[in-house]
This record gives sequence, structure tokens and C-alpha cells, in this order.
Amino acid sequence: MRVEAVELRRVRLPLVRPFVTTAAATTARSSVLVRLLTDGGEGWGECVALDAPHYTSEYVEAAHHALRHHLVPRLLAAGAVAGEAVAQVLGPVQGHPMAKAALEMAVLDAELRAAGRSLAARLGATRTEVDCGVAVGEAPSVGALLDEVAGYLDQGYRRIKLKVHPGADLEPVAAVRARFADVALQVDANGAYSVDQWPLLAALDPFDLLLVEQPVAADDLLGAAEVARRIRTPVCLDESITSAATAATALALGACSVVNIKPGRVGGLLEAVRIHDLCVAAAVPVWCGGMLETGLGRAANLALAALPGFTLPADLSGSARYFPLDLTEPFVPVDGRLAVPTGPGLGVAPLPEELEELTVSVELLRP
Ligand code: NPG
Repeated sequence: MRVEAVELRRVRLPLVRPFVTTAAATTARSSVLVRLLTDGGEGWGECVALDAPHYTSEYVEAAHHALRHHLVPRLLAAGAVAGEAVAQVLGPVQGHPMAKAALEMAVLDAELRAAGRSLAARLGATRTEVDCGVAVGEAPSVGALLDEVAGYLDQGYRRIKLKVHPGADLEPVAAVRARFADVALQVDANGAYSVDQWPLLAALDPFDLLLVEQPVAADDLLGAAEVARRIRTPVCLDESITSAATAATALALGACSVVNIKPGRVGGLLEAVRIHDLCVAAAVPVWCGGMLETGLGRAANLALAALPGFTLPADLSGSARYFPLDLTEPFVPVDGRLAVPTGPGLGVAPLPEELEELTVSVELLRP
């Protein structure tokens, strides 16, 4: 498939409520979208980098720059390129996994649309729907947190994830567990603890959590292994897992017993599948993380989360949990599950009026 031009489009989607973590409060989702124009039709990709480099070092302005000046020119110079070759074409550029993932997603979408095949089928999906979990940002009070959680449970969400950090862990977890005895519950520290703070995490053991996500800094695999030895709750890694190679290292070190897979963080959907495969081979459960994606990224995540090793609920909620207005037809969970798109490629595309309304800038790049 020959890429004839690449459109880079900045969009900004207001959020229904601020998404608050220790690092930042996000009130709108800014993203770079990629639209490929090829000899076989178009394809869409979404870059999941956020406005500020708080989750990983990538952020939207830098990802846009990397796409504009380094990645898109390489793709255009490659002439004909297949989805499975994109990572290699972009390989000489170090880092920028989220920007690279957006281009790979767009190439896969274009080629699968042209072939009339769904992304889910291409990746090896075996499920038609995915269990939805909801990630709850930090709330102004425990009462507000309980109300928010109650609202999501009423809507049918099948798992709740709470953000924790030293000083804001035991109280919210105990309160949610006391009020909702049977709910599937997990916590995400985004690397907020030092290894020697493991007793704070051990204090969460009595609350029957599914897992504690990313307890220590992303590059501290030995630290994660130390925490995993000290606490009973399974340790899951997110930010630490940047590739199949780091996943293999983490498993070999005993740094985690569950893996969160986000295609953007690992450089693309195909690397995400490789991580899935090695976790399945090691009998390690995986689940699909979320990055407040628009409908485009959500469709891709649903295709991935339908693979057989994704045995825990995903951070994949309905569009209405995030956006008053999404770019695509909104995703609506039924009984706490989202249907995996079955149409060609992503199975969704931006709606013209919504796209227009949410667009901040557009630029078309040619060879
Ligand atoms: O449902 O998309 C979602 C949000 C899930 O909490 C969530 N994501 O640390 O995993 C995370 C966090 C995040 C959000 C990370 C945005 C980066 C960007």
C-alpha cells in the first residue's frame, strides 16, 4: 500500500469531568490524529500522548513535532509499506512510541479497510465483547469518591480502579471496599511509591484487590520485584513495560504477575500482540489499559482486548464516561461490556461534523 499523503490533525475534546491524578488535572483531551491517504483508500490513527509529560516523557506537542519532522517523512519516503513493516521503517527514530503507534494504527486501518477485514480479526481476537472497567481519578473527598464509584457501578461497570499515592491509599480503598464488598477493585500508583514504602502497599492486602498497578518508578524493575515479594496483592506493571523485551525481563525478574498493555506505550498494536503472546506463554494475565482515547483509539483497544489472554477487565469505558462529544459514533456499554467493532479496519471513523467541531489545526504532508 503506497502512502500518498499524511494529514496531521490536532483535536481537543472537553472531558465530562476533570481527570485528576497526583501529577495533573486534565480537563480536556488534546490528541494528534493521523489520516493516511493511500492508493487503496484512507486510514486513521490516534496518538495517545497527553498535553504534559507526566505519564511518560511523551507529550502531544513533542509527538506532533516528531511525527511532522521525523516519522511521517520516513513513512512517505518508504513508498509502499505494510502494517507489519511500519515499526522497522520508523526504527531509526529513537523513542516516541506513541507517535509511532499512531502511524502503525493508520497503516493497519488503511490496509484492512481495503481488504475488507477487521482489525480484531487481524490481531487474533477471539471475543466479540470486552468487560469494561472504569478508572476513577482522585476525588475531592471520600464521600465524592463513593458517589462517583456508585454511579459507575449503577451503570454496570465490572471493575473499579482507584488512583493511590502515599497519603491517599488506605482511606479511599478501605472506604470503597466497606461500601462495595464484592466489587472487583484494583489500584494504580503510577510509580508513586519508593521501594521502602512497601508497608503502605502491604496495608492494602486485606482489601482483596485484583492488583496494584505500577507501585514504583517505571525503570525500577528490581524495586517492583522487591515489592512483589513483600505484598500479597499481585503487582501489575504499566509504565515499566515498553516492549516485548522489557515485558520478558520483568517476568524473568518476578517484577510483576500481571501486565497492563497499552498499544501507544509500547510503540504499536503489533508489539502489544507480541507482549500478549509472551504473557500467555508464561500464564501471566494481561488487560488493556486506557489513555482517555477518542473513539478511534477506543476501537483499536477493543480489538486488542478481544485477544484470548486479556482475561481481566479493561480500562475501556463508554464514550460518555469521558466526552460530551466524541469523534466517532459513541461507544455505549451494555451490561458493562463493549462490543468489539466488526467492520473493516478499525470499524469506525470520525463523523465529519464532530471532527470539524473538535479540530484545532490540520496540516497535509506529501512526499
Ligand atoms: O479509561 O482511558 C481510561 C483512563 C485510564 O487511568 C487511566 N489511565 O495511568 O493508566 C493510567 C491513566 C492514564 C490516563 C495514563 C491518561 C495516561 C494518560
